[in-house]
Amino acid sequence: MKTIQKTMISLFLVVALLGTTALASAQGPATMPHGPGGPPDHTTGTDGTVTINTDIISIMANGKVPMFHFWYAVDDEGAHAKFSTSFVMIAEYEDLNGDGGYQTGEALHFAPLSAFEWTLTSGSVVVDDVVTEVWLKYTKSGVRSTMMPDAAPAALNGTGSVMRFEDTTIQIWGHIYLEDYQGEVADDHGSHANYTVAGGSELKIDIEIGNFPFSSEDSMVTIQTLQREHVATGIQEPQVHRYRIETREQFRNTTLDSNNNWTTIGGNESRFQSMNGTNIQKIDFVDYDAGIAQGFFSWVDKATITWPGGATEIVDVNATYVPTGVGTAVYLSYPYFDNGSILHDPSIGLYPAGTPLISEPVDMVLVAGIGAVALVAILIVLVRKK
Ligand SMILES: [Ca+2]
Repeated sequence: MKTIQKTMISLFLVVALLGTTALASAQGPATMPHGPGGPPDHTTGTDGTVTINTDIISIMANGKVPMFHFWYAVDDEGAHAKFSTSFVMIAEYEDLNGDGGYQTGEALHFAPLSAFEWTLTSGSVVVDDVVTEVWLKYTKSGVRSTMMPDAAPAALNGTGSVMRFEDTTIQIWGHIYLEDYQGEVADDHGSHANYTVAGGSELKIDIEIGNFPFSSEDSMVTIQTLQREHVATGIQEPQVHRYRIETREQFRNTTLDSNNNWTTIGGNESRFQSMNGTNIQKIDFVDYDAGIAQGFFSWVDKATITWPGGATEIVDVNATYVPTGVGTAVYLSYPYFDNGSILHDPSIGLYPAGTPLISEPVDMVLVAGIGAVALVAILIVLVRKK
């Protein structure tokens, strides 16, 4: 009886020891192959995919439709945390409720962006033999002859008015910088907004739209994005919906799950209330369990219209958002710009502080090794006591 008790206690100690060791390993510092600050690089795959890498972030740009996947560079292929931002729809709408943002019931004409051909190009800026910027650019052309079956769905069903937007020009041009980049939104009357793009961890995106088929001067334009935060590739536990979306707004912080579905026939998009004292508005992707913000989608709340003739004017950008069941739709809204064009700056990126804690295989060997040593030690004690 005494021996059984001793054995039970010993086994308990072994289990406890193994547990403690495993925990210590899991909480250890993330393995950084090299410190931040290295220049970005980029590669183009045989399917046209462009991949950008820095010490902090990996970004994969789809070669056929404007869509970015991004994850931490230390996290192999985004096994622990992976995010995506797609540009899925363009629409003309009339702001019937006067909130300055888009709701589904206000749409006049729309087209899924996957209905068009996109060309993806990339390059880098080199100063004194150092890569200071890597860029990639989606350029829209005509209507696709075959539809993209795997494209993220537009919020509105059906093919919409694809031919109506055939000649609309859209350019989505991403930049990642070696150092922090100071940007400014300015027009003929001066500067209206300043912003900082974080070097090595943020992809600043210029969206430029032109030749838009406005049906009246009262119309507005929206680009629908789809933010997805639960596309991690790991096989441990269900990876879906491990994140929540948080907005930091003027009078409230909103938390929502993107697997909720608020969409209704008339539209249930919430108007994003811009924060005061900043021109950068932001939606964070927060890890559910740890409560740590990892990814974000942000935008400058000003855009630049270039009117026919070349005069420039800064205008406000409003956003609305709604969880759609498969992600969070964020609509960026722009006012009428006639036969001119509009230029706007959203961003995607990662917070370096949210880098997942990834234990290396060597740690597992260590855990097993310490466990084995402990087991042998306890067995020796048991044998001696007999
Ligand atoms: Ca509205």
